[in-house]
Amino acid sequence: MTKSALQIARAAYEPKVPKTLKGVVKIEEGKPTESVSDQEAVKKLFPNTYGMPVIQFVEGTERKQYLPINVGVILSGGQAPGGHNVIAGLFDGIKDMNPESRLFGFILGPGGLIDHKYMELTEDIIDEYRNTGGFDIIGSGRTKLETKEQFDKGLEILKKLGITALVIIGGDDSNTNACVLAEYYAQISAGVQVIGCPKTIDGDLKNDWIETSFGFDTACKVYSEVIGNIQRDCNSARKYWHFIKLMGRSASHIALECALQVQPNVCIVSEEVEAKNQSLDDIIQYIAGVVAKRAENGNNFGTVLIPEGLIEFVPAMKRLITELNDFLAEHEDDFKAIKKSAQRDYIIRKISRENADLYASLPEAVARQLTLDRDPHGNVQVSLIETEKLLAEMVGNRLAEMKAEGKYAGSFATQVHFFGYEGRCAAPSNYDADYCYSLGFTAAGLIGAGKTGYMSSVRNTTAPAAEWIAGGVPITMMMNMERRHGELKPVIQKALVKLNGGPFRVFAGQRDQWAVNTDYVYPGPIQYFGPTEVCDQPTKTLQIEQEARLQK
Ligand code: FBP
Repeated sequence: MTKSALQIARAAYEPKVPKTLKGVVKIEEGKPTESVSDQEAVKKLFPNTYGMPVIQFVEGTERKQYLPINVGVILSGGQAPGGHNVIAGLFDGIKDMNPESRLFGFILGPGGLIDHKYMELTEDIIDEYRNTGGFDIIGSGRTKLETKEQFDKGLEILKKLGITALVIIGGDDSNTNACVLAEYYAQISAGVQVIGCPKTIDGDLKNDWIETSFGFDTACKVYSEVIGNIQRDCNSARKYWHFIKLMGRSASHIALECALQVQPNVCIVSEEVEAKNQSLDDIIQYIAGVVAKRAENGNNFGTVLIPEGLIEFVPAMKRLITELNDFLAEHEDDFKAIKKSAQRDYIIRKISRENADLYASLPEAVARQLTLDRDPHGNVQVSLIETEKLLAEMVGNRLAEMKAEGKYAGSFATQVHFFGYEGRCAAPSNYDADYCYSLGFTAAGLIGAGKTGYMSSVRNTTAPAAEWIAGGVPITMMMNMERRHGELKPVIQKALVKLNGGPFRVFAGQRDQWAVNTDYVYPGPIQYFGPTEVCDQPTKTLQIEQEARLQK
């Protein structure tokens, strides 16, 4: 396989790890823990894995002897930079405990466990993937591991391969399911430990014990580089407004982090839209206002960042989508029988007045997307809605009205972009390479300590890596009860952007200035080699949050 010069140099990179993971290690256990809320309900559902202490690895004096162990690993959900290093860290960790230990990867996500598709990950394979982006070493998938049948089917192959510990690398849902699996295997004395690792570029799996999910750092840096390049272009040509949608299925962490890195003219934060009960019209008016203000200063150009999940956070849009889901589920045949050109009017006549008005105001293409693209559960696939085009078009319409009223005299030409896949498999930044390797090595330590139902945790990560704190957090500790598909379920609390949190407050304190001025920052590409202040900086989000944590 031909490799780039950077790939070759990067293969030799040795991730920096916490001092305590390097030498002789012992574990220190804290006090019994409680779930973040709904304690009684969560405790009842997890009698074997509830209340366990938080664990920290500290320097020990006596090296423990370990028997060889067979471990399985699964990559679950969307790709995130650094996944290969989690696996490399896990591999090195179990080999460090006993060189006879073996690692098996399940192919294409949790489905591989159920369908018994696996491969052994040997030294030469692992070496090919150290410090690389992507999940292609074993592939990933979105099959949910949640039924007893699946757990039993998985156990068959685990038993056959002599695997006594399984590491699941995934987001909040996958780690919730890892915990349910840990509980089930403990309950039936299956002899299999289950450990989770926090992954997702979306950055919404974090709490007091998990500072960030891996991949967020690299993905945001890739997007910020490209947005910075666009900003430099737009500040040079001075003729376009760029509407840029950024991945993040639900939470706006990515858009917010990129805003902190590049200082755009506008960044919409979905959580704020919801909290302030803003309508689509309010958002359009806000952006059009910024465009008009900049035009007064002769600046007919700018950048607008839009989080992928925005539509579902606009309360009125949410109501419209819910009614459309229900209505189309019930009247699908009637709807399909109508000529395409008449479908829009049909919907407008049939749904409630409030929702019909909003639907009628949407550009043709978006209105069509809302009625056509549906997932297997009958829901509109909101991620396919081209919000960047929607906003660009509607802002254009509003500016035309303002022009007619004599309130705007500029010119408005747009370019639209969507950045997501460009960053999900990038070569991990030093932060992610180090963090992921440490998470994997820590997972091996948790297995060695006989733990199950824990998430690998590496903290204090804004300090130099040597000072990072490695350990494990009981997954039940992060849980609460939430209604899912009409049923109350125990789930890890998703971390949305907090409007009273540091990152949002820093942004909100400066956005009015960024809107009018051209205060762009051009972060440039991720640097893998060079001075630490250029290569090892964590995200602004993490730096701000950590500062607040340290002040507590
Ligand atoms: P995970 O939460 O599984 O890590 O996925 C994150 C993500 O990249 C989202 O930002 C995005 O909405 C989604 O995956 C897209 O996934 P897919 O490519 O499977 O449609």
